[in-house]
Amino acid sequence: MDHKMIAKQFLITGITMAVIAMILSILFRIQLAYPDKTFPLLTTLLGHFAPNGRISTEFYLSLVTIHGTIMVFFVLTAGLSGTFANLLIPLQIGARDMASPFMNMLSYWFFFMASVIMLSSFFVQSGPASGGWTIYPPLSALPKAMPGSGEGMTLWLISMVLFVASSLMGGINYVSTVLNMRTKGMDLWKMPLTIWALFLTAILGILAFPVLVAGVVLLIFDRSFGTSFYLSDIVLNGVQQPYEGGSPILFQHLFWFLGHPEVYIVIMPAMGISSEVMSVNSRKPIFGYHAMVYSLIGITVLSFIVWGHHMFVTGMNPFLGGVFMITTLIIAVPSAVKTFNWLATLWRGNIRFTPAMLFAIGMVSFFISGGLTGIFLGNAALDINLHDTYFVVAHFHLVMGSAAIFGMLAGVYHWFPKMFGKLMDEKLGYLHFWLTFIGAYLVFFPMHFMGLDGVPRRYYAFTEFASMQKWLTINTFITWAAIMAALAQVAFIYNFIVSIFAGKKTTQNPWQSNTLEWTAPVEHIHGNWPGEIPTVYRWPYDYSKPGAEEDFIPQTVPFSQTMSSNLPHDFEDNPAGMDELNKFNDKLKANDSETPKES
Ligand code: HEM
Ligand SMILES: [Cu+2]
Repeated sequence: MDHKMIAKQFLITGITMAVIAMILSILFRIQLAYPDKTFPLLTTLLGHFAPNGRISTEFYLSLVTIHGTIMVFFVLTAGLSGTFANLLIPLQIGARDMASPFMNMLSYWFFFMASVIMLSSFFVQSGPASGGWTIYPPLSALPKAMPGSGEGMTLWLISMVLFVASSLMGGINYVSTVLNMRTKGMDLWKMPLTIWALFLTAILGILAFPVLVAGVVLLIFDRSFGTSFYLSDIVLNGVQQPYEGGSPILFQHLFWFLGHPEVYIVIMPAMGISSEVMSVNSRKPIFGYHAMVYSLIGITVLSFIVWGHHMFVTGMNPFLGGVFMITTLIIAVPSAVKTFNWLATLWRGNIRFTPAMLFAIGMVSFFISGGLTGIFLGNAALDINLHDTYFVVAHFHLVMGSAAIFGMLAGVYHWFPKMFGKLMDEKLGYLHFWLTFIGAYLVFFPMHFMGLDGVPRRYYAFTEFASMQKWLTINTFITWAAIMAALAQVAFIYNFIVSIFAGKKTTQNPWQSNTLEWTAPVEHIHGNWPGEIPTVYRWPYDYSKPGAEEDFIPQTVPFSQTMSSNLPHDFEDNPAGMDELNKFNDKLKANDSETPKES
């Protein structure tokens, strides 16, 4: 299979998983909004998971767990990187396919199997895994602990091992393709930012995911072979269990050593995509290209030394907490650099508000509003109060639930013509954007206030607590906002499917973009370009260059063809070109003195 086809497979599987995870979230939001009401329809739909018209407490936890797992791993990791790395890496660096097309195909099928296994847990008697997407022991290590600790948890673990295998095969492919298969002239500093982001994301995954697998294997040992890596002094139903000497905190370390890089695995591709979409649609060079790359590199390195900020309340030594606090706050610096550069790119741009552009700007908006609360949470003294409250839920849904999804949607709207040869309907795109944008803020913004008031996350019915009764109205409001945002996705799915079959045919370069993928023919062919692979002469962001005839100059246009717009630094690595530029300028001056001056 060709990389473009595999990209579409990742995208369609990812969208399907996103729809499923969204439906799960609506189910548990109904419980939160109406903790005392019964809905007979739920029993019809869910059977023994919702006896007497109410979702059972165990199933509620399963819903939260599987919702989070699918969204983080299956949609925002595999769906996002899998789609755009596969589609864009060969097309934007000028390669005919991935380094190993076969391993690439395997990576998709492992992802597919992992998805099927994860979903199949809805069909085992005790239901899917519960205990949260972080599956902390002891709930995950003791099969008898609760219904979701049994077969459902086993399936979760198997699914995750396959998922990691898929990510590693994909990641190794992406890294080796970027390093080895760039076309003539495409040096690292001429790569589009999307490629930089996907490349660094792949490196992050290759280094972080194996640690999760190691943690999961030890967990399987604890579950099935009587070891006690994570367990100690456990009493179950009044019976002392034989585990001794282990520590659940060990699992948390292993989990978050993956888990924190994982949140950047999710956001970095969205950052790359948005950078590119914003530059194309502002008709301006991206502001601070080198700073954008260095900040991505900075994030990649730093994200490995901050994991402890998820564990401030585990009783860690306050000195160690202080170390993690400092590293965490330092990671805000490259994040701020990126934000500043996006805003500077927009500044005085000749902006085209395409749906892709709106989603890219939306991504920046959510990244700012979600990132700011990261600075609060990074302070151990504040986090100890806010940990495991709705404040954290608000933080991470803004940064990853919303920003990363918006980046992904920007990519879908922008590269849909490249994938399917058709254009999506813009009006439906606008409808989709505004309802989703407003919906996401209405859902996640109020959660900050619940969290500040100490409302804990993952509770089935906190109206049981008198002090939290007052949040019921807000909860109902949030649920209805979520239903609106979910309905808005119908406009997207409809647009997506109908446009594939009945959309307007696209021209080769519909957005007047500079990057290589738009030099390939609209009809997909094996090997991407019919003849030779194009040679690259310039960086990807020559938009609205002073003196140029058009407001974009594709990467394949040699400087010798655009003399009127060349600048001395265009010839940094080609001194011969400098002579030509001087000659050209001399000729211009000569012409100037020949033409008679007016007045
Ligand atoms: C300025 C950058 C950021 C800082 C300083 C920061 C800080 C934190 C801290 C301290 C926590 C732990 C809160 C707690 O559990 O009590 C946290 C949680 C979280 N953050 Fe961030 N964050 C940042 C950016 C991001 C980004 C970019 C993402 C994702 C794209 C993200 C996703 C998450 C997630 C998923 C959690 C919750 C994990 C869980 O317990 O389920 N964060 N963040
Ligand atoms: Cu973190």
